[in-house]
Amino acid sequence: MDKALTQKIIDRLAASKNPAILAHIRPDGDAFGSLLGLGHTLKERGQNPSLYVEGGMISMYQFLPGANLVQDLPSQLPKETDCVIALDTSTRERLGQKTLAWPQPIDVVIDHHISNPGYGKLNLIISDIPSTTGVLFHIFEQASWKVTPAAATCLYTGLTTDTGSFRYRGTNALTLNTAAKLVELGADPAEIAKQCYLSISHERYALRKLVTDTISIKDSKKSAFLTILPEFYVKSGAKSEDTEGIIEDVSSIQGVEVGSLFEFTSDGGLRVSLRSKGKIDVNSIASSFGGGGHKAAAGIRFTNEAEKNRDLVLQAISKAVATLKS
Ligand SMILES: [Mn+2]
Repeated sequence: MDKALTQKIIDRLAASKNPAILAHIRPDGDAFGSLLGLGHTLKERGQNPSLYVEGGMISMYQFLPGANLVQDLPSQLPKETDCVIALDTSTRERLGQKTLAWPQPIDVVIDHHISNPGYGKLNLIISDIPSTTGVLFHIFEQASWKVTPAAATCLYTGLTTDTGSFRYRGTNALTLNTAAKLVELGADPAEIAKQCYLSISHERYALRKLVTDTISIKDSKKSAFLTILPEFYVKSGAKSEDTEGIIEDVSSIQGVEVGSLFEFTSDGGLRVSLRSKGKIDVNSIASSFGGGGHKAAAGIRFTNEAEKNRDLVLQAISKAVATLKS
């Protein structure tokens, strides 16, 4: 942690009366957890934060305290906004199409994606902390800001979901120490686990069943991939947010070093998710196609030539796993 930079961020956050806090499109547990974790903490300090994400809250994270505070992106920010903060968002574009028309610059970027170029005026990007909520907690500790039970619940949720329930590489003593402090501050691990992992909607389960049936195992069983077709949503009644976590099914197979998920979108595009058990750096594979993320989890978005691009990504994966000793 760069203490001097962190202090600059603390001073900038503290100086704002009406901050606008943003997280990435297709938000996940860390996006909502960091949005609400910072929102609660600034509110507790007497500030008046507004919380925005494209599409607003989703049903899976409705259990988070203050879920009703999260709003869909407005066409323009309120004119009293005096600080724009981007959380957990690896590129400027991933804040959402609507935000590109806003005249305000991004004042503060807080993130843990190694591929983040730092598009804010102040940027705190710590890639060895496995969730943005973890980065926020270190900021709050340095600032001696009060973390309420509501904030602790939101911060813990980002930490557990972005580490795959503390299973991924990158989970270390500091991660578990942060989790322990958040539990002391009022986060309930069993209740949060129940909400995040044991409350899958029937539609989400139906989608998962269709998707896992598409499995293809390749490269001497060292890689495997899943496919999502647009009609799967019609058949299952699920929404696009219901794909979160499906890729874990394929990367959990013994010996599979790289798992991937190819979602063909109805507009002819392709969304790719990549997971590695640690030997292969999937961020470098994703980056070679204009995507990015982390060493163990990364993504790519193609707007056209979906099948051709799928084949190119599969070739890159084959090439990478061929370097492994069998
Ligand atoms: Mn994250």
